[in-house]
Amino acid sequence: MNNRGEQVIGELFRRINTLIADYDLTYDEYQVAQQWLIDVGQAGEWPLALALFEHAVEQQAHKDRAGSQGTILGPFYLPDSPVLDLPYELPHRPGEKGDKLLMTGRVLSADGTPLDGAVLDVWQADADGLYSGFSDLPAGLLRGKLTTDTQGRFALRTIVPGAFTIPHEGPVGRLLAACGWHPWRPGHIHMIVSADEHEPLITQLYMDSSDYLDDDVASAVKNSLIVHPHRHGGQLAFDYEFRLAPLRAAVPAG
Ligand code: MBD
Ligand code: FE
Repeated sequence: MNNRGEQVIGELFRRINTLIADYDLTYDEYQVAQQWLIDVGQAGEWPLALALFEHAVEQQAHKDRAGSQGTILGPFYLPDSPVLDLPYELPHRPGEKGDKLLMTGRVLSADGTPLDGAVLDVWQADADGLYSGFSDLPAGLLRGKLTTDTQGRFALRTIVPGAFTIPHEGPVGRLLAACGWHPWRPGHIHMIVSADEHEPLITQLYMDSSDYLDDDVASAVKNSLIVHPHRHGGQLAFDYEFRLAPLRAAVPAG
């Protein structure tokens, strides 16, 4: 392993050893921790567990980036979302539960230049907080890719996502409950916005009507990501502008 890897792993081990000593951890506690780590693996919950720390990496990685703030990817992204046709609407079941939602917006470069042909790769939970590909929902439900027009504009119909809860009965949920912490995330829509010559923007938009905005279990809410949909006929609608950072010029080799 390279030197940085050795330094970080070495420090991690030192911190664990110090923690054990500082708290006088007992054999019973050690065995509980060991069993929990094994249970997380057996339940397939490592992606979920690690998503609770992704915010720290994301904030660090993007602290000096131009353009819109983003947030974490989370554990439920799938790369092969359906490519949608105009007029854009996320695939859903007949009579899909949840308020109808129209999301409109633009994709711009950080300096305000509209980006023609930018791609939004969108995914969200249904009104019950379930994601397709990770539940019994049909494959590809509430997932889709769409493209901006010559002025960088897009419009997408969907439904208001429900709040998400980490499964209460799984090892991660049991740990949170044992600590007295709730397992919820506010309702949100995920997207990766990408365009030629720009850094992809991984982000989530949060409905202002959702609970847990101030208390997201994944610590991934930022004020600039909260949208304020208004009633517009029989549906809710909001508009959002994404500004992408230009790719940093490659450092010439040699
Ligand atoms: C989610 O839906 C999510 O987006 C994250 C980051 C963690 C858990 C569930
Ligand atoms: Fe999510």
